[in-house]
Amino acid sequence: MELIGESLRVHLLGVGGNKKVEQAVGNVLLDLATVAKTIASEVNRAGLAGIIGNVNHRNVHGEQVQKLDVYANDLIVASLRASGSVCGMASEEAEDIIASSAIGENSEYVVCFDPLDGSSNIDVNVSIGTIFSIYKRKTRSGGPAILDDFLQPGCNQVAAGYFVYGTSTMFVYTAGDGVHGFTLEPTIGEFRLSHPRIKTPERGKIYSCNEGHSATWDEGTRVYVESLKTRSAGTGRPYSGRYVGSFVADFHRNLLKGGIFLYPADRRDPKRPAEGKLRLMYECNPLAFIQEQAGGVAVEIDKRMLEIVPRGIHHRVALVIGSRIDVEEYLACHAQHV
Ligand code: AHM
Ligand code: MG
Repeated sequence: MELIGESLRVHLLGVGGNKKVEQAVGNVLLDLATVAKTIASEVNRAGLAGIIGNVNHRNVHGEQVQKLDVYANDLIVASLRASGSVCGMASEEAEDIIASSAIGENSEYVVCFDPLDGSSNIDVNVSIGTIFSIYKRKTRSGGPAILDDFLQPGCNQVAAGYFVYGTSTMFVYTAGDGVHGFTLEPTIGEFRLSHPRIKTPERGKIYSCNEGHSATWDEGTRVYVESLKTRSAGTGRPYSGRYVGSFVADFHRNLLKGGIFLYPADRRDPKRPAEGKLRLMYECNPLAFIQEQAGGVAVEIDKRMLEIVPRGIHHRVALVIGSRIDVEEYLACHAQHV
């Protein structure tokens, strides 16, 4: 690969004070990028190292936790504690917020993350990823972060991003000034700017959802998805269905190519009210921030995703995210079937 792009450090912190982000936020992003390199190399050798497969416990959502998830989680927590760049953490793998180290209590930032999203794909060699979101704490620095520091709507995010461990390892982030993508050049172990100022197409040709659950969706969503199979996407061809079941991988493809991703509320569990699967704070909000910055839209039906006030760190939402025209057409169709 030709090394044409600037390095992540130079991009974020510049030379001669020309910074893309405040130094303290840049430090969190650089810490995460360092951890992601280690996760990427473990993901690549997971089969050999024998750390794929389940461990014998379930996470707070009752899902089977897999070894690599635990490994990625522990690595991120240990690294951020060691660097002291955040004052608290919230992870998909932990029921409660996670304390920083004493030095981190001086930081003004908290981070929420899904250490390894798409974990059901780990042992079948399909792309997985790490998603994160950074907020400025509400309480004064100099003490541990509290739950209130985390429970902020997504529009308060200072920065958000993801790493996708695919054919290459990529890092995509926004700090509110566009979306920038970096590719890991493995021979030198450095993220280089490969996709500056990503913009998503206004309309795509791809829809992504788990249609196996369609019988339990609301009618508006069912009618919309059915309509895509006969309707032309302005190209003379019907939409293509693409869904690998790793949110990061499905999102990344649609961001670059255009399209719509849906994880609607469903009624699969009769004991629970209809709800979505994905989590607001460390899955939906970070990618909603990126999607909006790239020119797209993210909603939970009639609510802008980034305006939802979280009820807790593991709050689940129904998500529709993608190209602007596609999401608008979804909403128009949905409104006709309530
Ligand atoms: P995970 O964080 O436990 O891996 O779950 C989230 C994943 C997403 O990556 C993906 O979009 C979704 O779950 C797939 O769910 P389903 O198998 O119901 O389609
Ligand atoms: Mg996840």
